[in-house]
Amino acid sequence: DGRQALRKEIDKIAEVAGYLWQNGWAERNGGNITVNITEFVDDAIKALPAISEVKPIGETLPHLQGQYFFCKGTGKRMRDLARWPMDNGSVIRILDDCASYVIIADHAVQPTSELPSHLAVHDRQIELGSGYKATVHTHPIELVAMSHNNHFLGKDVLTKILWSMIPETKAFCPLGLGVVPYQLPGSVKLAHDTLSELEDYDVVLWEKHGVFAKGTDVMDAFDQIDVLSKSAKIYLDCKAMGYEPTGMSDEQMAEMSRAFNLPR
Ligand code: 2HA
Ligand code: ZN
Repeated sequence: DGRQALRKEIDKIAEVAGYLWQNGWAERNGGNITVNITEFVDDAIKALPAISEVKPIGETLPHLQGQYFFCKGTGKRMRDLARWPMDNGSVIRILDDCASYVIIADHAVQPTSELPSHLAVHDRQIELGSGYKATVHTHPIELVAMSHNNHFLGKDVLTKILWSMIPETKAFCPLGLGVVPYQLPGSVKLAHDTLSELEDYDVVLWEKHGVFAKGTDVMDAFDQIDVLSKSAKIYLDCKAMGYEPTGMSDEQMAEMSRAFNLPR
């Protein structure tokens, strides 16, 4: 039933939170996860009263009316979310004005500081009918390190390098890696820039900060970050051994696109 499906979804969030921590991508309270769980919400959950005051989102998101989200709590640790998801995150309901929300379960845990970015992306996915339900923000070491060099920040420079490290990267992250120039964490400007870059990519690099991914579910969003991060590690291992990696040739990458029916 719905409750069981919801529990499974929250288990998946906890599992991914554990991976983020184990990978060293989630120091202290670093990173955020939000998942649109509206499809799993039954009448009993809909009837739950607010357990917080009405809080502003910071902008009006017209497609989010009556939608429900699981959100990691602000200031909460990923490693704690992995073990106790309902103590380190909460379920929110978007109100009819599409500009505010209330917390309905289990505890009044204030959602992630990056809520504007996450909810703006969810709003757009509903508008597009994309079926994407999850957003993940985390701090993958090698990808963040690469964002500290302007050479890598040009359009699709990183996409091409990362795709060329192993064939699977292009197959499983077929849109590549977008880049969002540095903005203050949690700001509406960061949310807007992320939203616009996610028109063309599933994963974007936040310069000198981290990555932000959208996915059909939390596991899909994680997998794409994981695949890109793996390629970044291979690149840096080559550099650490003292050479520039050869990378797959353009022809080898074109062959992948044909074989796997990839968009580019
Ligand atoms: O939630 O990572 O960018 C902590 C962060 C904010
Ligand atoms: Zn962050």
